[in-house]
This record gives sequence, C-alpha cells and structure tokens, in this order.
Amino acid sequence: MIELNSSDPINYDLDSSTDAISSFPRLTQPISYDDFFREFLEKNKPCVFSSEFTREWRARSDWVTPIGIPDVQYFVEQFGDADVPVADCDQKHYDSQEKKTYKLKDYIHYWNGLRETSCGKNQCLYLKDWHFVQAYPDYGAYTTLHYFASDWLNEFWQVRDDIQDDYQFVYMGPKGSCDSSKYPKAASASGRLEVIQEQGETIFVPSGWHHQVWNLEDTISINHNWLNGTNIQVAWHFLVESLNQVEFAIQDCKDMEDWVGQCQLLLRVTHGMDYKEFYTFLRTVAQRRISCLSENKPLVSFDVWTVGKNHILYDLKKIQWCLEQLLNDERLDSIKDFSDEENHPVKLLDDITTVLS
Ligand SMILES: O=C(O)CCC(=O)C(=O)O
Repeated sequence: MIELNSSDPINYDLDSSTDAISSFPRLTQPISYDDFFREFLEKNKPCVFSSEFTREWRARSDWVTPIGIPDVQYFVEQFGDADVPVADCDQKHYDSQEKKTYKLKDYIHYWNGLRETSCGKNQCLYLKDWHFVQAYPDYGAYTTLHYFASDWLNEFWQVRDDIQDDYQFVYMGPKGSCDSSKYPKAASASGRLEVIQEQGETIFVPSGWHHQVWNLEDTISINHNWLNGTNIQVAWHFLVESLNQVEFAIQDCKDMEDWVGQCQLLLRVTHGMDYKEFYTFLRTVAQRRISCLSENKPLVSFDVWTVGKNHILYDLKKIQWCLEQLLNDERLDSIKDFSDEENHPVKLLDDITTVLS
C-alpha cells in the first residue's frame, strides 16, 4: 500500500529546489512512504537508495555473473532474438542520439568484441530505451520500489488501448558508454553535482534536472520516466512554455488556415504531447480515481501497489489545480479538440470538485 498521512499538497517553489543541494543523500534504512513523498518527491530533492532495496530483484541475480559483471551470455540465451534500439554515443539526433535496431545477440557480439580488443578508440554503441517490461511482461525482472509507485505516466500508458507504449526501459552499455551528446558541455558546467551509483543502487533524479550518465564499468540499468502529483505542475509549465515557443516560431504564418491547430501539431511533434493529449492524460488518471472511490474498489499501481485513499484525494487535488490552469489558458477555446462538451475540462473539473467537497 502507498499512502499519505494527509491528502493536502504542500506546494514548493520547485525552481529553487536545486539551491543548497551539494550532495545526494544516501538512504540506507527503510523510510516511510509518507516521509519519502514529502521530503524528496514533493521537495524535488535527489537521493540514492542503497542496494538493499533491490536485493530481491530477479535482475540482481539472473543478470549478473558470480563476479558481479553483466551476464551477457544469459541475455543471448534468453532474449537473443529480441529487437533492441542501439545508439551511437558520438552521434547526435535532435536532443538525443540516433538509434538503429539490432538483434540483441548481435549487439552483445559487438560488446564481447570490445572486451577482447582494447586498442584505440572504438565506436561506442549504447543499447537504450529497450521496453523490456512491455516485451516480456511475465518475466518479472524487478518490482518498482513502492516509493516510485505513484506514476501517472506509466499508469496512463498501461490503460491506453489505442497505442502500446511505456516509460520503463532497460539500458546496456560497455564501460565508457555515455549519453554525452545530450549535454556536450556538461563536464565543464559549473554547479553540477556528481554521484557514483554502485551496483544495485537506485537513484532518484528530480523532475526537470538535466542529467547525464557515464558508465564507469560495463553496465545494465533499469530506468523509469515518471509523472505524478508532485511534478505535474512542472509538466504543465513546460507544456505552456513549449507552446509559447512554437507560436513565436511560426508567428509570421498567423493568417494561415487553422494556425492554432498547426501550433498544436508542432507542439506534439516537438514536445511529445499537445493540449488535448495532456488533458486526456489528466482525465484518464482522474476518472480511474473517481471510479475507485465511488465503487469502493482498489486502485493498483504497477500491478502490485494499492494506492490509499488520502493519496487518491491528493492526486485529485493536483489534477483539479491543473485543470484550473488549463481552463484559464485563453487559447483553449480556439483549439478545436476541446469543442466536445461531454468531454470538456469544465465537466471533469466539476466531477472532481464534487468528489472533493
Ligand atoms: O542510463 C542512462 O544512460 C540515461 C538514463 C536517463 O537519463 C534517464 O532515464 O532519464
């Protein structure tokens, strides 16, 4: 069960959350969910969980050899024919790295070859963003720590039936692999924090923090991207700012037919979500909570963690806030997608307000 002592959000200025943080606190003892939520998630503060928290994971035993290095042979035997996305660490593709599809066994063949030849600078290939859970839903490589079980983003993708996707990834990379093309000047940036993540440890990267990973040893990692009530305001501000940028970029075309629709289209391409999708996301998350409360049935996250009542109310309060922001955006009325009265944010806001009153 994940539960909060109170359903009231505490709102911090997340822009100043980087102030006065000079290291990553290391959590070695269990901490209550409520304490973690209030101290780290809501305050958007980083931390590292010790390897004790993942001790029982299947991935910790089956993916590692007795001497503690990635058991690549196991991967060849179990998943060798899987198609996996592989990036060239030195290539930049927009704000990421260009990826090609490999058979896992071919990628591991490349990786084994690197271990055998250590001369000169080799091309560095990094297996990134492999949707492992989606590809092998019954394998049970790990259980998401309950501290991260409030995750609206993965919840949304899990219940969607139009597109199959998620934000749960496995990465694999040889010693020296890095997503460095993302921030090429990171090494010389002032005010940066460095942390070494040891085997089995879990790192919480706060919302909105630019980050870069450099694998000091051959590495397999499990990564989740997430959104929940503690950072939804960051996502909302980012969406608004992205739309402002799109509008600015094509302001000289303002006279064209359906300029507003074109801006939404560009927003979706550049940001991954437009206003309609953001609203659909909020509506899906809210309606699941409303129906759990009204039908007195459990809300379960990652198929394991039950979400407590205070938590559900907390989530609804955050969505209420977000809907108010959306409705205050004067551009909303001119977006055609919002013309359906039955599905309008006003209606959802009313439903939430009724539940909360
Ligand atoms: O492990 C990596 O190389 C990067 C992972 C990452 O940056 C992320 O999941 O946000």
